Amino acid sequence: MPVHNSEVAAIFRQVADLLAIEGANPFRVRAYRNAARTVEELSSDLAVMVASGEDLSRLPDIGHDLAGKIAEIVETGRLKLLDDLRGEVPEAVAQITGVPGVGPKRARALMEALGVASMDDLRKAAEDGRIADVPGFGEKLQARILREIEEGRITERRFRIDRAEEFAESILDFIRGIEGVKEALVAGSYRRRKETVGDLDILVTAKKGAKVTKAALDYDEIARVASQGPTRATVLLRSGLQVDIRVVREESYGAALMYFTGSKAHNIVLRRRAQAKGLKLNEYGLFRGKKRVAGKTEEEVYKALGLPWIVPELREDRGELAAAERGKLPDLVSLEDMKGDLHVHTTASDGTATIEEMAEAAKALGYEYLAIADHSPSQRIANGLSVERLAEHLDAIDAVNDRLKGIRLLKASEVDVLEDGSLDYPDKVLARLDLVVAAVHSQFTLPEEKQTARILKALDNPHVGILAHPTGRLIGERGAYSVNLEKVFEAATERGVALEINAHPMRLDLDDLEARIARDMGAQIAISTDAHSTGGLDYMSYGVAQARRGWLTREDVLNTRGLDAMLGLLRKR
Ligand code: DGT
Ligand code: CA
Ligand code: CA
Repeated sequence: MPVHNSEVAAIFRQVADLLAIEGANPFRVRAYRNAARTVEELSSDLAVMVASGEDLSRLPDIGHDLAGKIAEIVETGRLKLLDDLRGEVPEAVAQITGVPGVGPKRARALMEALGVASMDDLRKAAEDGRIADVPGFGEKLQARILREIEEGRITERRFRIDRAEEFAESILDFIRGIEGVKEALVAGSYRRRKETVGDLDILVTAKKGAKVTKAALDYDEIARVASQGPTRATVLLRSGLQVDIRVVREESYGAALMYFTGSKAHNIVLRRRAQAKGLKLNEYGLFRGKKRVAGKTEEEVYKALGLPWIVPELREDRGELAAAERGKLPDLVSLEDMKGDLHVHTTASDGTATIEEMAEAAKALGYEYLAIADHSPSQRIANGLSVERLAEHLDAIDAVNDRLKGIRLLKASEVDVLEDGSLDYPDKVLARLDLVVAAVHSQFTLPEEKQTARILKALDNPHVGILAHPTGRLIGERGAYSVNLEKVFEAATERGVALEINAHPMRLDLDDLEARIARDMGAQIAISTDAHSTGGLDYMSYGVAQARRGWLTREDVLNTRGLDAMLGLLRKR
Protein backbone atom coordinates (compact mmCIF):
# COMPACT_ATOMS: atom_id res chain seq x y z
CA MET A 1 0.00 0.00 0.00
CA PRO A 2 1.53 3.34 -0.98
CA VAL A 3 2.78 5.57 1.81
CA HIS A 4 0.46 8.52 2.40
CA ASN A 5 1.54 12.11 2.93
CA SER A 6 0.13 12.00 6.44
CA GLU A 7 2.47 9.13 7.31
CA VAL A 8 5.47 11.09 6.07
CA ALA A 9 4.35 14.04 8.18
CA ALA A 10 3.89 11.82 11.23
CA ILE A 11 7.41 10.42 10.84
CA PHE A 12 8.89 13.92 10.55
CA ARG A 13 7.05 15.04 13.70
CA GLN A 14 8.38 12.06 15.63
CA VAL A 15 11.90 12.83 14.43
CA ALA A 16 11.49 16.43 15.59
CA ASP A 17 10.24 15.31 19.03
CA LEU A 18 13.09 12.87 19.54
CA LEU A 19 15.73 15.30 18.30
CA ALA A 20 14.36 17.87 20.73
CA ILE A 21 14.64 15.41 23.62
CA GLU A 22 18.22 14.71 22.63
CA GLY A 23 18.91 18.42 22.74
CA ALA A 24 19.67 18.76 19.03
CA ASN A 25 20.11 22.12 17.31
CA PRO A 26 16.72 23.90 17.48
CA PHE A 27 16.96 24.85 13.81
CA ARG A 28 17.21 21.22 12.86
CA VAL A 29 14.20 20.39 15.04
CA ARG A 30 12.21 23.20 13.48
CA ALA A 31 13.17 22.10 9.97
CA TYR A 32 11.45 18.75 10.57
CA ARG A 33 8.35 20.38 12.03
CA ASN A 34 8.06 22.77 9.09
CA ALA A 35 8.57 19.95 6.63
CA ALA A 36 5.81 17.97 8.35
CA ARG A 37 3.42 20.85 7.82
CA THR A 38 4.41 21.33 4.18
CA VAL A 39 3.92 17.66 3.45
CA GLU A 40 0.57 17.60 5.16
CA GLU A 41 -0.77 20.58 3.27
CA LEU A 42 0.47 19.36 -0.08
CA SER A 43 -2.31 18.72 -2.58
CA SER A 44 -0.44 16.09 -4.57
CA ASP A 45 0.65 12.65 -3.50
CA LEU A 46 4.31 12.30 -2.52
CA ALA A 47 4.39 8.64 -3.54
CA VAL A 48 3.30 9.62 -7.04
CA MET A 49 5.75 12.53 -7.16
CA VAL A 50 8.66 10.30 -6.14
CA ALA A 51 7.64 7.62 -8.62
CA SER A 52 7.57 10.13 -11.45
CA GLY A 53 10.96 11.53 -10.48
CA GLU A 54 9.80 15.01 -9.49
CA ASP A 55 12.29 17.24 -7.71
CA LEU A 56 10.93 17.44 -4.17
CA SER A 57 13.53 19.93 -3.05
CA ARG A 58 11.52 22.55 -4.96
CA LEU A 59 8.79 22.32 -2.35
CA PRO A 60 8.77 24.98 0.39
CA ASP A 61 10.84 24.03 3.48
CA ILE A 62 12.20 20.91 1.76
CA GLY A 63 15.92 20.90 0.97
CA HIS A 64 17.97 18.13 -0.62
CA ASP A 65 18.41 16.28 2.65
CA LEU A 66 14.69 16.23 3.44
CA ALA A 67 13.83 15.37 -0.16
CA GLY A 68 16.05 12.31 0.20
CA LYS A 69 14.36 11.41 3.47
CA ILE A 70 10.92 11.66 1.84
CA ALA A 71 12.07 9.35 -0.94
CA GLU A 72 13.40 6.91 1.65
CA ILE A 73 10.06 6.86 3.50
CA VAL A 74 8.02 6.52 0.32
CA GLU A 75 10.20 3.73 -1.03
CA THR A 76 10.80 1.73 2.13
CA GLY A 77 7.93 2.71 4.41
CA ARG A 78 10.34 3.83 7.13
CA LEU A 79 13.16 6.20 7.98
CA LYS A 80 16.43 4.91 9.34
CA LEU A 81 17.04 8.14 11.23
CA LEU A 82 13.82 7.60 13.16
CA ASP A 83 14.67 3.96 13.90
CA ASP A 84 18.04 5.09 15.27
CA LEU A 85 16.51 7.83 17.39
CA ARG A 86 14.02 5.39 18.82
CA GLY A 87 16.90 3.21 19.91
CA GLU A 88 18.44 6.14 21.73
CA VAL A 89 15.39 7.63 23.45
CA PRO A 90 13.24 5.27 25.54
CA GLU A 91 9.63 5.20 24.44
CA ALA A 92 8.42 6.13 27.92
CA VAL A 93 10.49 9.30 27.78
CA ALA A 94 9.29 10.14 24.28
CA GLN A 95 5.71 9.81 25.43
CA ILE A 96 5.86 12.06 28.46
CA THR A 97 6.78 14.97 26.23
CA GLY A 98 3.11 14.89 25.28
CA VAL A 99 2.03 15.53 28.88
CA PRO A 100 1.09 19.20 29.25
CA GLY A 101 3.84 20.96 31.16
CA VAL A 102 6.57 18.43 30.42
CA GLY A 103 8.06 19.03 26.96
CA PRO A 104 11.36 17.77 25.56
CA LYS A 105 13.75 19.52 27.96
CA ARG A 106 12.13 18.16 31.08
CA ALA A 107 11.75 14.72 29.52
CA ARG A 108 15.46 14.71 28.90
CA ALA A 109 16.19 15.80 32.47
CA LEU A 110 14.08 12.89 33.68
CA MET A 111 15.94 10.42 31.51
CA GLU A 112 19.28 11.69 32.73
CA ALA A 113 18.47 12.19 36.41
CA LEU A 114 16.55 8.94 37.00
CA GLY A 115 17.76 6.71 34.20
CA VAL A 116 14.16 6.04 33.15
CA ALA A 117 14.37 3.46 30.35
CA SER A 118 10.99 1.78 30.27
CA MET A 119 7.34 2.35 31.09
CA ASP A 120 7.86 0.31 34.28
CA ASP A 121 10.76 2.54 35.34
CA LEU A 122 8.62 5.59 34.75
CA ARG A 123 5.69 4.27 36.73
CA LYS A 124 7.92 3.21 39.62
CA ALA A 125 9.71 6.56 39.68
CA ALA A 126 6.36 8.33 39.85
CA GLU A 127 4.97 5.99 42.51
CA ASP A 128 8.09 6.30 44.66
CA GLY A 129 7.95 10.08 44.45
CA ARG A 130 11.33 10.40 42.75
CA ILE A 131 10.01 12.43 39.81
CA ALA A 132 8.93 15.26 42.10
CA ASP A 133 12.58 15.78 43.12
CA VAL A 134 13.88 16.25 39.58
CA PRO A 135 14.44 19.97 38.91
CA GLY A 136 11.52 21.42 36.98
CA PHE A 137 9.01 18.77 38.08
CA GLY A 138 7.45 18.84 41.57
CA GLU A 139 4.53 17.00 43.13
CA LYS A 140 1.86 18.30 40.81
CA LEU A 141 3.52 17.29 37.58
CA GLN A 142 4.42 13.93 39.10
CA ALA A 143 0.77 13.29 39.99
CA ARG A 144 -0.23 14.28 36.50
CA ILE A 145 2.24 11.86 34.91
CA LEU A 146 1.00 9.05 37.10
CA ARG A 147 -2.57 9.81 36.12
CA GLU A 148 -1.67 9.82 32.42
CA ILE A 149 -0.08 6.37 32.84
CA GLU A 150 -3.00 4.99 34.81
CA GLU A 151 -5.55 6.27 32.36
CA GLY A 152 -3.65 4.72 29.47
CA ARG A 153 -2.65 7.92 27.72
CA ILE A 154 1.02 7.08 28.10
CA THR A 155 1.41 3.59 26.76
CA GLU A 156 4.08 1.32 25.40
CA ARG A 157 4.48 1.61 21.66
CA ARG A 158 3.23 -1.44 19.82
CA PHE A 159 4.70 -2.82 16.61
CA ARG A 160 2.75 -4.04 13.62
CA ILE A 161 3.04 -7.80 13.24
CA ASP A 162 4.84 -7.59 9.90
CA ARG A 163 7.48 -5.20 11.27
CA ALA A 164 7.88 -7.35 14.37
CA GLU A 165 8.34 -10.33 12.09
CA GLU A 166 11.31 -8.78 10.31
CA PHE A 167 13.03 -8.04 13.61
CA ALA A 168 12.10 -11.44 15.01
CA GLU A 169 13.43 -13.47 12.06
CA SER A 170 16.71 -11.65 12.21
CA ILE A 171 17.38 -12.04 15.94
CA LEU A 172 16.18 -15.65 15.86
CA ASP A 173 18.72 -16.39 13.14
CA PHE A 174 21.41 -14.97 15.35
CA ILE A 175 20.34 -16.85 18.47
CA ARG A 176 19.99 -20.16 16.62
CA GLY A 177 23.61 -19.76 15.60
CA ILE A 178 24.83 -19.58 19.21
CA GLU A 179 26.64 -22.67 20.38
CA GLY A 180 24.56 -24.88 22.64
CA VAL A 181 21.19 -23.52 21.49
CA LYS A 182 18.67 -26.20 20.61
CA GLU A 183 15.36 -24.47 20.04
CA ALA A 184 14.59 -20.79 19.76
CA LEU A 185 11.22 -19.30 19.01
CA VAL A 186 9.08 -16.29 19.73
CA ALA A 187 6.22 -16.84 22.17
CA GLY A 188 3.90 -14.08 23.50
CA SER A 189 1.41 -12.14 21.43
CA TYR A 190 3.66 -12.75 18.43
CA ARG A 191 2.96 -16.46 18.54
CA ARG A 192 -0.72 -15.79 19.10
CA ARG A 193 -0.49 -13.75 15.88
CA LYS A 194 -1.94 -10.58 17.31
CA GLU A 195 -2.02 -7.67 14.89
CA THR A 196 0.46 -5.73 17.01
CA VAL A 197 3.02 -6.80 19.59
CA GLY A 198 4.31 -4.90 22.60
CA ASP A 199 7.56 -6.83 22.75
CA LEU A 200 9.08 -10.10 21.58
CA ASP A 201 9.30 -12.96 24.07
CA ILE A 202 12.01 -15.29 22.85
CA LEU A 203 12.28 -18.70 24.38
CA VAL A 204 15.48 -20.68 24.03
CA THR A 205 16.39 -24.18 25.15
CA ALA A 206 20.00 -24.88 26.03
CA LYS A 207 21.92 -26.67 28.75
CA LYS A 208 24.17 -23.79 29.73
CA GLY A 209 21.79 -20.86 30.00
CA ALA A 210 24.25 -18.27 31.23
CA LYS A 211 26.55 -18.73 28.25
CA VAL A 212 23.66 -18.33 25.83
CA THR A 213 22.21 -15.17 27.37
CA LYS A 214 25.67 -13.64 27.35
CA ALA A 215 26.30 -14.57 23.70
CA ALA A 216 22.89 -13.19 22.69
CA LEU A 217 23.98 -9.75 23.85
CA ASP A 218 26.45 -9.62 20.95
CA TYR A 219 23.59 -9.24 18.47
CA ASP A 220 24.47 -6.04 16.67
CA GLU A 221 20.97 -4.51 16.51
CA ILE A 222 20.88 -4.14 20.28
CA ALA A 223 20.76 -0.51 21.38
CA ARG A 224 20.64 -1.11 25.12
CA VAL A 225 20.64 -3.96 27.61
CA ALA A 226 17.93 -3.23 30.15
CA SER A 227 18.65 -6.22 32.39
CA GLN A 228 20.50 -9.51 32.27
CA GLY A 229 20.91 -12.60 34.37
CA PRO A 230 21.91 -16.25 33.97
CA THR A 231 18.65 -17.36 32.33
CA ARG A 232 17.16 -14.14 31.03
CA ALA A 233 17.95 -10.85 29.38
CA THR A 234 15.85 -7.89 28.34
CA VAL A 235 17.21 -5.76 25.55
CA LEU A 236 16.07 -2.88 23.41
CA LEU A 237 16.71 -3.09 19.68
CA ARG A 238 17.70 -0.04 17.68
CA SER A 239 14.20 -0.01 16.24
CA GLY A 240 12.81 0.59 19.75
CA LEU A 241 11.40 -2.93 19.98
CA GLN A 242 11.99 -4.63 23.32
CA VAL A 243 13.04 -8.28 23.39
CA ASP A 244 12.80 -10.57 26.40
CA ILE A 245 15.05 -13.58 26.07
CA ARG A 246 14.60 -16.55 28.37
CA VAL A 247 16.59 -19.73 28.42
CA VAL A 248 14.89 -22.82 29.81
CA ARG A 249 15.79 -26.48 30.18
CA GLU A 250 14.32 -28.99 27.80
CA GLU A 251 12.17 -30.69 30.44
CA SER A 252 10.41 -27.34 31.03
CA TYR A 253 10.14 -26.26 27.41
CA GLY A 254 6.44 -27.03 26.93
CA ALA A 255 5.41 -25.42 30.20
CA ALA A 256 7.56 -22.35 29.54
CA LEU A 257 6.23 -22.08 26.00
CA MET A 258 2.68 -22.20 27.31
CA TYR A 259 3.39 -19.68 30.03
CA PHE A 260 5.12 -17.18 27.78
CA THR A 261 2.73 -17.63 24.90
CA GLY A 262 -0.10 -16.53 27.13
CA SER A 263 -2.33 -14.81 26.92
CA LYS A 264 -2.26 -13.88 30.54
CA ALA A 265 -6.03 -14.41 30.70
CA HIS A 266 -5.70 -17.89 29.17
CA ASN A 267 -2.92 -18.73 31.65
CA ILE A 268 -4.96 -17.68 34.62
CA VAL A 269 -7.86 -19.94 33.68
CA LEU A 270 -5.47 -22.83 33.06
CA ARG A 271 -3.78 -22.35 36.41
CA ARG A 272 -7.14 -22.39 38.16
CA ARG A 273 -8.00 -25.57 36.35
CA ALA A 274 -4.74 -27.13 37.52
CA GLN A 275 -5.45 -26.09 41.10
CA ALA A 276 -8.89 -27.67 40.94
CA LYS A 277 -7.13 -30.95 40.10
CA GLY A 278 -4.71 -30.55 43.00
CA LEU A 279 -1.89 -29.57 40.63
CA LYS A 280 0.35 -26.55 40.32
CA LEU A 281 1.11 -25.01 36.92
CA ASN A 282 3.96 -22.57 36.32
CA GLU A 283 6.58 -21.87 33.67
CA TYR A 284 8.68 -24.84 34.87
CA GLY A 285 6.04 -27.51 34.56
CA LEU A 286 2.88 -29.03 35.94
CA PHE A 287 3.47 -30.39 39.44
CA ARG A 288 1.78 -32.61 41.98
CA GLY A 289 3.56 -31.59 45.15
CA LYS A 290 7.24 -31.66 44.19
CA LYS A 291 6.75 -34.15 41.38
CA ARG A 292 6.70 -32.85 37.79
CA VAL A 293 3.84 -34.58 35.99
CA ALA A 294 4.24 -32.75 32.68
CA GLY A 295 6.29 -29.95 31.11
CA LYS A 296 8.36 -31.08 28.17
CA THR A 297 5.78 -30.36 25.50
CA GLU A 298 2.62 -28.26 25.39
CA GLU A 299 0.56 -31.28 24.34
CA GLU A 300 1.70 -33.11 27.45
CA VAL A 301 0.69 -30.26 29.74
CA TYR A 302 -2.71 -29.72 28.14
CA LYS A 303 -3.30 -33.46 28.20
CA ALA A 304 -2.49 -33.72 31.88
CA LEU A 305 -5.09 -31.01 32.41
CA GLY A 306 -7.62 -33.10 30.50
CA LEU A 307 -7.53 -30.92 27.40
CA PRO A 308 -6.49 -31.21 23.77
CA TRP A 309 -3.70 -28.89 22.55
CA ILE A 310 -5.09 -25.44 21.79
CA VAL A 311 -3.67 -23.41 18.88
CA PRO A 312 -1.97 -20.20 20.04
CA GLU A 313 -4.33 -17.97 18.03
CA LEU A 314 -7.23 -19.10 20.23
CA ARG A 315 -5.51 -18.57 23.58
CA GLU A 316 -7.32 -15.39 24.58
CA ASP A 317 -9.85 -16.70 27.08
CA ARG A 318 -12.65 -16.18 24.62
CA GLY A 319 -14.30 -19.52 25.15
CA GLU A 320 -11.50 -21.78 23.94
CA LEU A 321 -11.18 -23.69 27.21
CA ALA A 322 -14.86 -24.53 27.36
CA ALA A 323 -14.78 -25.54 23.71
CA ALA A 324 -11.66 -27.68 24.27
CA GLU A 325 -13.29 -29.38 27.21
CA ARG A 326 -16.28 -30.38 25.12
CA GLY A 327 -14.14 -31.45 22.16
CA LYS A 328 -15.63 -28.58 20.17
CA LEU A 329 -12.55 -26.60 19.19
CA PRO A 330 -13.05 -25.18 15.69
CA ASP A 331 -11.07 -26.65 12.81
CA LEU A 332 -9.53 -23.33 11.82
CA VAL A 333 -8.96 -22.09 8.29
CA SER A 334 -5.31 -22.30 7.21
CA LEU A 335 -3.16 -20.67 4.57
CA GLU A 336 -3.16 -23.90 2.55
CA ASP A 337 -6.94 -23.68 2.26
CA MET A 338 -6.81 -20.44 0.30
CA LYS A 339 -7.71 -20.92 -3.36
CA GLY A 340 -7.43 -17.38 -4.60
CA ASP A 341 -7.15 -13.70 -3.82
CA LEU A 342 -10.15 -11.46 -4.44
CA HIS A 343 -8.69 -7.97 -4.22
CA VAL A 344 -5.42 -6.95 -5.90
CA HIS A 345 -4.17 -3.95 -7.86
CA THR A 346 -2.01 -3.57 -10.95
CA THR A 347 -0.14 -0.80 -12.75
CA ALA A 348 -3.48 0.18 -14.28
CA SER A 349 -4.18 2.06 -11.03
CA ASP A 350 -1.68 2.28 -8.17
CA GLY A 351 -0.03 -1.15 -8.20
CA THR A 352 3.57 -1.78 -9.23
CA ALA A 353 3.08 -5.01 -11.21
CA THR A 354 1.27 -5.68 -14.47
CA ILE A 355 -1.80 -7.90 -14.80
CA GLU A 356 0.41 -10.64 -16.17
CA GLU A 357 3.00 -10.35 -13.39
CA MET A 358 0.31 -10.49 -10.71
CA ALA A 359 -1.27 -13.49 -12.44
CA GLU A 360 2.04 -15.35 -12.65
CA ALA A 361 2.78 -14.64 -8.98
CA ALA A 362 -0.68 -15.85 -7.93
CA LYS A 363 -0.24 -18.96 -10.02
CA ALA A 364 3.09 -19.64 -8.34
CA LEU A 365 1.26 -19.55 -5.00
CA GLY A 366 -0.96 -22.32 -6.32
CA TYR A 367 -4.07 -20.18 -6.60
CA GLU A 368 -6.96 -21.13 -8.85
CA TYR A 369 -8.17 -17.57 -9.36
CA LEU A 370 -7.23 -13.95 -8.86
CA ALA A 371 -9.55 -10.94 -8.93
CA ILE A 372 -7.92 -7.90 -10.52
CA ALA A 373 -9.58 -5.03 -8.67
CA ASP A 374 -8.09 -1.69 -9.62
CA HIS A 375 -9.46 1.63 -8.38
CA SER A 376 -12.45 3.54 -9.73
CA PRO A 377 -12.34 7.15 -11.05
CA SER A 378 -12.83 8.99 -7.72
CA GLN A 379 -9.49 7.65 -6.54
CA ARG A 380 -7.66 10.22 -8.60
CA ILE A 381 -4.64 10.09 -6.33
CA ALA A 382 -4.43 6.34 -6.96
CA ASN A 383 -4.89 6.73 -10.70
CA GLY A 384 -8.43 5.30 -10.66
CA LEU A 385 -9.76 4.06 -14.00
CA SER A 386 -12.25 6.11 -16.00
CA VAL A 387 -15.03 4.19 -17.73
CA GLU A 388 -13.02 4.27 -20.97
CA ARG A 389 -9.80 3.08 -19.36
CA LEU A 390 -11.71 0.39 -17.49
CA ALA A 391 -13.06 -0.97 -20.78
CA GLU A 392 -9.52 -1.29 -22.15
CA HIS A 393 -8.33 -2.75 -18.88
CA LEU A 394 -11.00 -5.46 -18.94
CA ASP A 395 -9.96 -6.36 -22.50
CA ALA A 396 -6.37 -6.60 -21.27
CA ILE A 397 -7.48 -8.97 -18.48
CA ASP A 398 -9.33 -11.09 -21.06
CA ALA A 399 -6.20 -11.21 -23.18
CA VAL A 400 -4.07 -12.43 -20.28
CA ASN A 401 -6.74 -14.99 -19.45
CA ASP A 402 -6.52 -16.31 -23.01
CA ARG A 403 -2.73 -16.53 -22.90
CA LEU A 404 -2.17 -17.82 -19.43
CA LYS A 405 -3.23 -21.31 -18.43
CA GLY A 406 -3.62 -22.64 -14.92
CA ILE A 407 -5.22 -19.63 -13.29
CA ARG A 408 -8.41 -17.70 -13.94
CA LEU A 409 -8.40 -13.92 -13.67
CA LEU A 410 -11.63 -12.31 -12.59
CA LYS A 411 -12.56 -8.93 -13.99
CA ALA A 412 -13.11 -6.94 -10.84
CA SER A 413 -12.83 -3.42 -9.51
CA GLU A 414 -12.43 -1.81 -6.12
CA VAL A 415 -15.24 0.65 -6.57
CA ASP A 416 -15.54 3.69 -4.33
CA VAL A 417 -18.70 4.14 -2.32
CA LEU A 418 -19.54 7.81 -2.81
CA GLU A 419 -20.79 10.02 -0.02
CA ASP A 420 -24.44 9.35 -0.82
CA GLY A 421 -23.91 5.58 -0.96
CA SER A 422 -24.00 5.33 -4.74
CA LEU A 423 -21.13 3.62 -6.53
CA ASP A 424 -18.40 5.23 -8.58
CA TYR A 425 -19.38 3.50 -11.88
CA PRO A 426 -22.84 3.40 -13.46
CA ASP A 427 -24.71 0.10 -13.10
CA LYS A 428 -24.27 -0.88 -16.72
CA VAL A 429 -20.50 -0.69 -16.26
CA LEU A 430 -20.66 -2.67 -13.02
CA ALA A 431 -22.68 -5.29 -14.87
CA ARG A 432 -19.66 -6.06 -17.05
CA LEU A 433 -17.57 -7.06 -14.04
CA ASP A 434 -17.21 -10.55 -12.57
CA LEU A 435 -16.87 -9.03 -9.10
CA VAL A 436 -17.44 -5.63 -7.52
CA VAL A 437 -15.48 -4.92 -4.36
CA ALA A 438 -17.10 -1.86 -2.77
CA ALA A 439 -14.90 0.36 -0.61
CA VAL A 440 -15.16 3.51 1.47
CA HIS A 441 -12.15 5.77 0.91
CA SER A 442 -13.50 9.19 1.81
CA GLN A 443 -15.71 11.08 4.26
CA PHE A 444 -14.46 9.10 7.24
CA THR A 445 -15.92 11.59 9.68
CA LEU A 446 -19.60 11.28 8.78
CA PRO A 447 -21.81 10.77 11.82
CA GLU A 448 -22.59 7.12 12.54
CA GLU A 449 -26.11 7.22 11.21
CA LYS A 450 -25.06 8.74 7.89
CA GLN A 451 -22.05 6.48 7.49
CA THR A 452 -24.19 3.42 8.18
CA ALA A 453 -26.91 4.52 5.77
CA ARG A 454 -24.28 5.20 3.12
CA ILE A 455 -22.80 1.72 3.40
CA LEU A 456 -26.19 0.02 3.55
CA LYS A 457 -27.16 1.82 0.37
CA ALA A 458 -24.01 0.56 -1.33
CA LEU A 459 -24.86 -2.98 -0.22
CA ASP A 460 -28.27 -2.53 -1.85
CA ASN A 461 -26.61 -2.24 -5.22
CA PRO A 462 -27.12 -5.73 -6.68
CA HIS A 463 -23.68 -5.76 -8.31
CA VAL A 464 -21.71 -5.51 -5.07
CA GLY A 465 -20.09 -8.84 -4.14
CA ILE A 466 -17.67 -7.92 -1.38
CA LEU A 467 -17.42 -5.02 1.07
CA ALA A 468 -13.72 -4.14 1.39
CA HIS A 469 -12.05 -3.16 4.69
CA PRO A 470 -15.41 -2.50 6.38
CA THR A 471 -14.24 -0.19 9.20
CA GLY A 472 -11.52 1.80 7.43
CA ARG A 473 -9.09 1.68 10.34
CA LEU A 474 -5.35 1.88 9.74
CA ILE A 475 -3.41 0.28 12.57
CA GLY A 476 -1.47 2.82 14.59
CA GLU A 477 -2.75 5.65 12.43
CA ARG A 478 -6.45 6.02 12.17
CA GLY A 479 -9.32 4.42 14.04
CA ALA A 480 -12.44 2.95 12.49
CA TYR A 481 -15.02 5.42 11.23
CA SER A 482 -18.27 5.53 13.19
CA VAL A 483 -20.56 2.92 11.76
CA ASN A 484 -23.12 0.49 13.09
CA LEU A 485 -21.35 -2.73 12.17
CA GLU A 486 -24.15 -4.92 13.36
CA LYS A 487 -26.47 -3.36 10.79
CA VAL A 488 -23.81 -3.69 8.12
CA PHE A 489 -23.24 -7.36 8.94
CA GLU A 490 -26.94 -8.03 8.96
CA ALA A 491 -27.50 -6.34 5.61
CA ALA A 492 -24.48 -8.05 4.05
CA THR A 493 -25.71 -11.44 5.23
CA GLU A 494 -29.20 -10.81 3.90
CA ARG A 495 -27.96 -9.67 0.52
CA GLY A 496 -25.25 -12.31 0.18
CA VAL A 497 -22.43 -9.77 0.19
CA ALA A 498 -19.18 -11.14 1.61
CA LEU A 499 -17.26 -9.07 4.16
CA GLU A 500 -13.56 -8.65 3.70
CA ILE A 501 -10.77 -9.36 6.09
CA ASN A 502 -8.25 -7.11 4.41
CA ALA A 503 -4.99 -8.95 5.02
CA HIS A 504 -2.71 -5.96 4.67
CA PRO A 505 -0.92 -5.79 8.04
CA MET A 506 -1.72 -2.10 8.28
CA ARG A 507 -5.44 -2.81 7.93
CA LEU A 508 -6.46 -6.28 9.16
CA ASP A 509 -10.00 -5.05 8.74
CA LEU A 510 -12.33 -6.72 9.77
CA ASP A 511 -10.37 -7.66 12.85
CA ASP A 512 -10.59 -10.95 14.74
CA LEU A 513 -13.56 -10.09 16.97
CA GLU A 514 -15.53 -8.37 14.23
CA ALA A 515 -15.00 -11.26 11.85
CA ARG A 516 -16.21 -13.67 14.49
CA ILE A 517 -19.36 -11.65 15.08
CA ALA A 518 -20.00 -11.32 11.33
CA ARG A 519 -19.58 -15.05 10.86
CA ASP A 520 -21.86 -15.78 13.80
CA MET A 521 -24.48 -13.59 12.14
CA GLY A 522 -24.17 -15.76 9.04
CA ALA A 523 -21.96 -13.61 6.81
CA GLN A 524 -19.40 -15.01 4.39
CA ILE A 525 -15.89 -13.69 4.88
CA ALA A 526 -13.42 -13.06 2.05
CA ILE A 527 -9.75 -12.87 3.01
CA SER A 528 -8.00 -10.64 0.48
CA THR A 529 -4.56 -9.05 0.39
CA ASP A 530 -5.23 -5.74 -1.37
CA ALA A 531 -1.78 -6.43 -2.89
CA HIS A 532 -0.21 -3.56 -4.77
CA SER A 533 2.78 -5.66 -5.84
CA THR A 534 3.57 -9.34 -6.37
CA GLY A 535 5.16 -9.43 -2.90
CA GLY A 536 1.92 -8.07 -1.43
CA LEU A 537 0.22 -11.38 -2.21
CA ASP A 538 2.15 -12.85 0.71
CA TYR A 539 0.13 -10.75 3.15
CA MET A 540 -2.48 -13.51 2.93
CA SER A 541 -0.89 -15.17 5.98
CA TYR A 542 -1.73 -12.16 8.18
CA GLY A 543 -5.34 -12.20 7.04
CA VAL A 544 -5.61 -15.91 7.68
CA ALA A 545 -4.09 -15.46 11.15
CA GLN A 546 -6.67 -12.77 11.93
CA ALA A 547 -9.43 -15.12 10.72
CA ARG A 548 -8.07 -17.91 12.92
CA ARG A 549 -8.07 -15.56 15.89
CA GLY A 550 -11.71 -14.96 14.97
CA TRP A 551 -12.44 -18.72 15.16
CA LEU A 552 -13.16 -18.99 11.42
CA THR A 553 -13.17 -22.33 9.69
CA ARG A 554 -12.63 -23.10 6.03
CA GLU A 555 -16.38 -23.11 5.42
CA ASP A 556 -16.67 -19.55 6.73
CA VAL A 557 -14.27 -18.20 4.15
CA LEU A 558 -15.45 -17.54 0.60
CA ASN A 559 -12.11 -17.90 -1.15
CA THR A 560 -11.25 -21.29 0.29
CA ARG A 561 -13.66 -22.61 -2.30
CA GLY A 562 -12.83 -23.61 -5.84
CA LEU A 563 -13.74 -21.17 -8.59
CA ASP A 564 -17.22 -22.47 -9.39
CA ALA A 565 -18.29 -22.92 -5.78
CA MET A 566 -16.92 -19.48 -4.96
CA LEU A 567 -18.76 -17.83 -7.85
CA GLY A 568 -21.86 -19.80 -6.91
CA LEU A 569 -21.78 -18.32 -3.43
CA LEU A 570 -21.20 -14.77 -4.62
CA ARG A 571 -24.42 -12.92 -4.61
CA LYS A 572 -26.79 -13.69 -7.44
CA ARG A 573 -27.54 -10.54 -9.34
P1 DGT B 1 2.33 -7.88 24.28
O1 DGT B 1 3.78 -8.11 24.49
O2 DGT B 1 1.80 -6.72 25.04
O3 DGT B 1 1.96 -7.81 22.85
O4 DGT B 1 1.52 -9.14 24.87
P2 DGT B 1 2.08 -10.52 25.43
O5 DGT B 1 0.91 -11.43 25.56
O6 DGT B 1 3.22 -11.00 24.62
O7 DGT B 1 2.50 -10.15 26.92
P3 DGT B 1 3.92 -10.06 27.64
O8 DGT B 1 5.04 -9.87 26.71
O9 DGT B 1 3.74 -9.06 28.73
O10 DGT B 1 4.05 -11.46 28.36
C1 DGT B 1 4.24 -12.64 27.61
C2 DGT B 1 3.43 -13.74 28.20
O11 DGT B 1 3.89 -14.04 29.53
C3 DGT B 1 1.97 -13.40 28.39
O12 DGT B 1 1.23 -13.58 27.21
C4 DGT B 1 1.58 -14.34 29.46
C5 DGT B 1 2.80 -14.44 30.31
N1 DGT B 1 2.66 -13.55 31.47
C6 DGT B 1 3.22 -12.35 31.63
N2 DGT B 1 2.89 -11.82 32.82
C7 DGT B 1 2.07 -12.71 33.40
C8 DGT B 1 1.36 -12.75 34.65
O13 DGT B 1 1.43 -11.84 35.46
N3 DGT B 1 0.61 -13.85 34.91
C9 DGT B 1 0.51 -14.87 34.02
N4 DGT B 1 -0.24 -15.92 34.31
N5 DGT B 1 1.15 -14.86 32.84
C10 DGT B 1 1.92 -13.80 32.54
CA1 CA C 1 5.21 -9.86 24.29
CA1 CA D 1 7.45 -9.57 27.37
